[in-house]
Amino acid sequence: MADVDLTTDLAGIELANPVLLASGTAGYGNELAPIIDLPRLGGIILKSVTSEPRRGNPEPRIWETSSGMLNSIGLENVGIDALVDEVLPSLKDIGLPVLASIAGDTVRAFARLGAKLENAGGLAGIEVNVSCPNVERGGIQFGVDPGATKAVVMAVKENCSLPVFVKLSAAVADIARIAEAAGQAGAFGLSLINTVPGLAIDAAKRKPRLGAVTGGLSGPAIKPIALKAVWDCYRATGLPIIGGGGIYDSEDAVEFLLAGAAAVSLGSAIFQEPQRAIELVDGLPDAIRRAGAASARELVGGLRT
Ligand code: RRO
Repeated sequence: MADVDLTTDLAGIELANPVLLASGTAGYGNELAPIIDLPRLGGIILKSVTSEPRRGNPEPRIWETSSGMLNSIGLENVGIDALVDEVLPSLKDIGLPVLASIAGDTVRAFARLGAKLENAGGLAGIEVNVSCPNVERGGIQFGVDPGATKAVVMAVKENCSLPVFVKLSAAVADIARIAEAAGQAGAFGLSLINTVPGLAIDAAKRKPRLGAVTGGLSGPAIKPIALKAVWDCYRATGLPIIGGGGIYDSEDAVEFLLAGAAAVSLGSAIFQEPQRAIELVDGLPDAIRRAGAASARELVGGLRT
């Protein structure tokens, strides 16, 4: 039987296969290198960085619910300067495309972050995170509003020529409108979806399970939400989409391709078992064949309605 073609293309970024590690699951890349064979993946998206290093939210920061993981890391990160000066040079030989991720609390902060990445080298693109649910300023305040999303994307693009993927939240009235705004501002693509805001409670103590009270839910519970967001944004914009939310196996990945994702990102699955990413890549050819195709590209947006 002929080989299945796993290659994919994200607005000109050629990937050997469509499987990426989502921002926040792969740290700054090299942490996972001793555990899994990273070059077998399509790419990685680094943890979002801000203008200054951040210590993140009070612990506990992770809670396992019956249907997925609730996190409130609070954007703990090394800061843009350490990313550019230390992290990116250390990833020179990592052997797969790397996307950085940036998060700012003002439009100007996003602009400056973009400017610092312009000549950093070693990046295939950047994710602009306008949807973190776990910080008081910045994060989702931009991603709930088409005008604010547009302003952020334009500011980054004015300062940085790398392909921009805008990470959106599905916790909005109409994600397609936000995606359209990102597209009008010149985004190359979209990254969908961020975690969904949630709360877990310890009734006996009458206390929240997380130090920051609320968090972002990922895992199986959000897969249908994410699939719908991908489908809505694909039809509204036609932009290349990195789709993710509750992807655990190759069948899940194929569902995202059918909804319109050109690539997929793994989140909670990596926390449970990093090796799952490789198993997913290994299982893709059969899953693609079962969906009646001979290549990943041919499935993109192929949902029959
Ligand atoms: O660091 C976090 O708490 C975090 C971020 Br920046 C994000 O974009 N999404 C998420 O679930 N957690």
